[in-house]
Amino acid sequence: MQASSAQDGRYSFICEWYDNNAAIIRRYQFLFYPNDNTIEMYDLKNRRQFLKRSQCNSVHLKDLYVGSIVNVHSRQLTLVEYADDFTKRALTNVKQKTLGLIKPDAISKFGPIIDMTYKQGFVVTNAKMTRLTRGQAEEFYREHSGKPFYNNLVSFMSSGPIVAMELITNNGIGEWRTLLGPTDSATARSDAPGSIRAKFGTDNTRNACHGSDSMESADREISFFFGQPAAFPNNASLRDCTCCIIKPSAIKEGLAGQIMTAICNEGFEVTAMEMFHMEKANSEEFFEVYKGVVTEYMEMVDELTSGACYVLEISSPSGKFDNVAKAFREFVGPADPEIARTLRPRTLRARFGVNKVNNAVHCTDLPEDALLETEYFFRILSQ
Ligand code: IDP
Ligand code: MG
Repeated sequence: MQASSAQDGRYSFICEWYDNNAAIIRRYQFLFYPNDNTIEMYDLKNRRQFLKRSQCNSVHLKDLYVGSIVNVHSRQLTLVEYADDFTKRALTNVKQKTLGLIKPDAISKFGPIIDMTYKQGFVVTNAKMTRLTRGQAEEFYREHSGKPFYNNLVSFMSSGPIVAMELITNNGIGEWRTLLGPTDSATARSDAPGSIRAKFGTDNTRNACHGSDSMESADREISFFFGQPAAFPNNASLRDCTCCIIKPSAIKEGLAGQIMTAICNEGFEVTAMEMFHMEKANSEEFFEVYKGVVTEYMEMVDELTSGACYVLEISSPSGKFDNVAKAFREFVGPADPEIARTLRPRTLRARFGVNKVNNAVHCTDLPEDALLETEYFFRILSQ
């Protein structure tokens, strides 16, 4: 059919696209040329070119791994397998998935920790704030059962919220453990002062984060948390709350951790958080109220499906804000970041937004919709 991958250094995958209109899954060969960041697609069923080789700025080499969801001209494609040996050899074992956990002692530091994660070059492909029951903590750490610290460890791990994250990068398992530092937080402070455990850990047990130690554990631990979503409900309280979405474009800019940190520093409390991969139909439904009102409606819909987003339940259990939806709306600032920079420079959109569509975050506009929007994600879409 076409020139071979080894000749021109291109990567080849089989991808699937769910065609909503026809309600069927379509399969394509997906080719990525790293030299000029172009892609090309072949329809496998009809054996013909589907997309002429063309520039695609939404796909990068770091997005290419089996299981990745990429966005091509507003279509969400899932890369389901390698289509040739060159690609397989070049990418398996190089791209490694690992499981990262933010433990209960460091939950208030999730913003800075997630920021360090992105700065280290990781892509976060799944994330959920949840809790471990005692039984789940026992099961997760069963390799340590019988050790003197086991009981303490299990009590600690089930004592409060955690964030489970599926992370991926080149040599991800080792990279994440290096970023964590030594198990004992005190040793981390002396031997690896820039590490996560040095900065955020407390002692030998309460050491801020977990990381898988091998490919086998990574597989087991990722399916432990993300293979049975119902076992790990989100933490949403769905009371006196509002909804914040950290948009795909801001995540791609590496800003997610900084935005989370800014929200917490302002005194808002993040009582639930989960990563979602929005499909077009859901995105349209969610932004329905803006249809015919905001000229950028279609672009907003496309932006929200262009990659993963984080959804946060924002509330104020400590009572700092009487009307959290209104206060958060003010903190987010005007929809247009240019206007925000002039009029409200301290707001999130002034600090992190680019333009009206890539404006870093969505927040509920009308206080009376706040609960509905929060429920849309944490009750309807969350599994
Ligand atoms: P790791 O988390 O660095 O992989 P492991 O040896 O797998 O370390 O231990 C799992 C967890 O058990 C540690 O992260 C820490 O919370 C706790 N732990 C490990 N060793 C000790 C110890 O000697 N005393 C107290 N707690 C420990
Ligand atoms: Mg371990």
